[in-house]
Amino acid sequence: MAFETLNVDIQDHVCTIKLNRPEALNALNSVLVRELCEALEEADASDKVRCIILTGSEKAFAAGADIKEMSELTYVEVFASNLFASANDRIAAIRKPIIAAVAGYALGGGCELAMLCDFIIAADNAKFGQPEINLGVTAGIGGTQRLTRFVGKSKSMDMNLTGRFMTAEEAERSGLVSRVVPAKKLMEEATGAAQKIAEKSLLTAMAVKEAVNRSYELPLNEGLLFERRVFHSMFATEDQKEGMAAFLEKREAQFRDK
Ligand code: CO8
Repeated sequence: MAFETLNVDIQDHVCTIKLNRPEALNALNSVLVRELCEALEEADASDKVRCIILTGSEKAFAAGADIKEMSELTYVEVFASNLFASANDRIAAIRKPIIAAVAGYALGGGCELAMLCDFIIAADNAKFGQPEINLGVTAGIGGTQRLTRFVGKSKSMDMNLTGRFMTAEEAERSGLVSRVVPAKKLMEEATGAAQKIAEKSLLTAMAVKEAVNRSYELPLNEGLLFERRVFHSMFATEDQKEGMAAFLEKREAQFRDK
């Protein structure tokens, strides 16, 4: 499918979705949000895709929701349309792994979008922030919730109350991002990670994603029970037999997602 605000490229089972509204630092307007949900769902359903990378430009992953588009909305309109709720739910429902490759600004909805992905690889020029308070609003799809789980209450309050930006180095130190790389190496690093994931059993990768995400939702004993059930269920798959046989036979596993 062709998109107005995205470039989508599939190579070696990795689907790279690049946000493409350079004139507005990839601000998330309604067209982009709708197209992004469609592109992610298409990748999730495609046999050609085993891992997804979401990225922006060197200057901006995304500078937040489109302020021009939002500025005149009324309470009744945002409540009635449940603004951004469906995007949150549709992106959170993607079952294949998604890596956010973030360079430049990831602010407001941009930071929240990166946190909706499964992990974040940051360029050394990345800047994360929840500056919504400067616009007279709170964060809307995870900036006060997911960010607090990632970086703790004190830093989340600091980010949300002062609206200051966090550098890539601080974001890595705080647990928001998994790796920081030189900006020029960002896509090489993200693609390398995605290809590694694409080599695994997709069944297992999706099960890992479900189990890790449950750790944010459940108390520890319930999360451990969920993990154990998932772990036990993997023994019903051919990929478990293949993975363990390959180890014992000292060869590469050939997973078939069965
Ligand atoms: N919305 C609309 N346009 C934007 C946005 C935005 N969020 N950010 C930048 N732009 C536009 C600017 O208006 C400007 O356009 P023009 O040239 O036509 O005036 C162009 O992009 C370039 O921006 P700047 O000239 O400002 O570039 P600078 O390098 O000087 O500054 C900044 C870059 C610091 C990123 C600055 O643009 C900025 O502060 N942007 C706003 C950041 C912000 O407040 N983001 C939060 C928005 S609210 C939000 O995200 C609510 C979350 C809802 C969830 C959505 C999930 C899908």
